[in-house]
Amino acid sequence: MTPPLPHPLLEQLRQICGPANVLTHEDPATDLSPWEQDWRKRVSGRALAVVRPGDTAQVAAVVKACAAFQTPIVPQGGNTGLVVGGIPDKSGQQIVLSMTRMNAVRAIDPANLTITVEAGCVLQNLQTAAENAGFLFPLSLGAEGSCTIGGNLGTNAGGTQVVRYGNTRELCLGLEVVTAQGEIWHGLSGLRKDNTGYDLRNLMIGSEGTLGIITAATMKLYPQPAAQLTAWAAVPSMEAAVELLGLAHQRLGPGLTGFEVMGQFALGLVDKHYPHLRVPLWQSTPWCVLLENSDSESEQHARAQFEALLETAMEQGWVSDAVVAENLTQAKGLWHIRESITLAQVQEGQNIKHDISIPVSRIPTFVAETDALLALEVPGVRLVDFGHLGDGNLHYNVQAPEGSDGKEFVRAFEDKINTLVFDQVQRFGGSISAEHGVGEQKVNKLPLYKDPTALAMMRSVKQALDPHNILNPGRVLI
Ligand code: FAD
Ligand code: 2HG
Ligand code: ZN
Repeated sequence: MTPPLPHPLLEQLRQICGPANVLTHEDPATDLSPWEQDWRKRVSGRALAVVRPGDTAQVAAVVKACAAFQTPIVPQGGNTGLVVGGIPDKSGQQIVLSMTRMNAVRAIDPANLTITVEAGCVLQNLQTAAENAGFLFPLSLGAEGSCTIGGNLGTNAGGTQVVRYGNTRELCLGLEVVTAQGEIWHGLSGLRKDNTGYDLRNLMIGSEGTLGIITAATMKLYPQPAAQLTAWAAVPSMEAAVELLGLAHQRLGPGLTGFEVMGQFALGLVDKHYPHLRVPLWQSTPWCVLLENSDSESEQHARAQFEALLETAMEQGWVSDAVVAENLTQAKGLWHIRESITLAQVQEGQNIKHDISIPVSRIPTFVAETDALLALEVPGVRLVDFGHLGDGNLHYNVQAPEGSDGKEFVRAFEDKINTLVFDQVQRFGGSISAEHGVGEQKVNKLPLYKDPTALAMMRSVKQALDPHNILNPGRVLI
């Protein structure tokens, strides 16, 4: 058999990044599926090549070469995204630009409270680098062992500390970006104030790789708290959970660094699939809440505050039972239970995910009404409700009725259920994506729910920055 003709673009990419960093299907021994399949294993694409640049100049050269061949580029970090935004389509004509070799911590500026890292730095490594320097980098999410800061910025990830520290956007002070033309924007400012025109940094953040490729970022650091306490409370209703949130804000102020809600069925799944995790209190209550109090004074102070808060909440009937972690190991165990819901759902079978946000005050009515509508639409449907109640962000996930096939359920009902849930979200003044983004998964739905003027402005921005639609086409906007 004659070998295939050399592909001129691939030849150039090999020259730029080195042959070992351009992976293709030409080599039958190379398995590209880790880059081609999405985390939920629901969608698989086929890449022309997976390209792994080692520095910003290489990224710029790769983009220039791809632009010359009009070859689309899909930026990818840890590939933990949940909306099919970081994998290639099925054409075999797209390049996956894997950023994971660019993972260095470039600098820490203790007085400025900033850290500058390359985009492929795994979130957990960034947290550790901050900790080793005596600081806190507060972004925290279940995928932190493999997601990258570039992906976090690309999706403007949320996670469990947003109630105090904000989304990834609020944690970022500067970016280095390669444009669709292969130019480098040197925007790694550590400035907290800069009013010199349009905010390009915030335009890039959350653009899901469609406007530019983030190669490095300057992120905010915070002092480490003197104590961090975690409590797990059984609450009798979503209304009670919202009341508890109000009380926690009032009593703990900026000490309130986490406020997560978890429905009984979601916790039941964790108990079923990971019984060794020993989920507390879930059997006798419809909802549990996980609260975190970070205190700058002392553990004693934090514990006293927490106990007083829970006592008042119990008097008010907002909490029926509670445990406060005795030590860090117990606290980590409670957080681990919370972070295991996604994996327990995977074990249970395919499901329909929603990462919606609603004003906190309206969540109880939203949940009651939407639960009832869904039960009418698909009798026996099981709701995996959990999420970041402190941010008004629910993972309002829908699992197939007991005993039915998850794959078949998703095929038959996904569109109907999405429409039902998104219509409700719109009625309640919410957003159809609070944290995971649009990707390919919601690209058809976005025009139905986004303000048309906003959508038109988004299209103009895309057209101006990426007129040939080289960067992650088919994601966010079509
Ligand atoms: P990828 O999946 O590789 O990419 C995501 C998007 O960003 C794609 O559109 C991609 O093109 C783009 N992108 C990646 N790198 C760059 C770059 N350098 N420049 C420009 N664009 C880029 N998300 C939350 O918000 N909150 C959570 O609590 C949360 N928990 C999760 C828990 C689990 C178990 C899992 C699997 C996912 C969770 N996620 C959560 C979703 C996911 O982890 C985040 O979206 C994360 O930010 C993605 O990072 P990544 O490096 O894996 O990005
Ligand atoms: C979380 O908050 C993530 O754990 C994932 O955003 C949510 O699995 C999900 O639906
Ligand atoms: Zn989440």
